[in-house]
Amino acid sequence: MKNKIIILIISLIAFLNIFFLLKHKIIPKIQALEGMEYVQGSEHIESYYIDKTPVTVAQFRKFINATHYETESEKFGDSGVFDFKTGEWNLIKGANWEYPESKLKPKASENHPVTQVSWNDAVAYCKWARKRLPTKAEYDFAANNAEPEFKTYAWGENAIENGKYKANFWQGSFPQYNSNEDGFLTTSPVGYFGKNKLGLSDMGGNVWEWVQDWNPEKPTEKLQCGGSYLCDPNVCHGFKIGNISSTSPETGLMHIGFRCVKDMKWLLLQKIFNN
Ligand SMILES: [Ca+2]
Repeated sequence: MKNKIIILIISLIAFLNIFFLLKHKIIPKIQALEGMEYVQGSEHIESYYIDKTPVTVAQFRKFINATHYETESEKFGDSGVFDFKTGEWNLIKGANWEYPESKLKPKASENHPVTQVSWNDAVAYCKWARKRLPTKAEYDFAANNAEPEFKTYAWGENAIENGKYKANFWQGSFPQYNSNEDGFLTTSPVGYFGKNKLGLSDMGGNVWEWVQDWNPEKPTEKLQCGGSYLCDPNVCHGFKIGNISSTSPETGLMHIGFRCVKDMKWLLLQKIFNN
């Protein structure tokens, strides 16, 4: 009996604490879910919200302006840039999220996915947006429209449908020749190639996207999903659902971006206390 009373008192104190924090806006009210889609969970995956598109340069700029955060590329003074002539990756001075190929090349377009962000930078952005990075399982599940039977691609079975490319990837022969039939040698505007059934864009192609998981075969590297504009289906086929790449968490590359997810549980808790 005495134990039950103690547990009851502790529970009451915890409840009052949360109530106080919410009422005094120490824990903020529900953030708008604008730009996100609901993903109904399954036996192994809890329901969550996911960004409809990769985080754009414009969205990332808001984060930088609000926090004065310095990305790892900016701290290092250089970042990974692909040389289309030699087919090699080089560390290029001054390359960063705003100038993905160096300050001598064009500035990143505001409606394109942000790139040259490390895993640590992506985590910092998601925290600021009161979200988090998806797990690989969550990324793949959303790419597959929350359906149990996995398809080849987020949009279906073929990379070209009715004569139109369904994603931004590499046509030709990597790394020597890109025929550029889809119209983009590097990033494309988010959503340009349409949506999957869930309403999500760029879940395959355009940029690789950081997820939470470490690579089980390379324990110092974090995984990316979704493939990029550099993926030639004959070489890497990264835009196929389930395929991965990985690099160390401080690495920035001109073909890696990210999107965030938001947990249902946290949303429900906030909703209860704010209504
Ligand atoms: Ca392309």
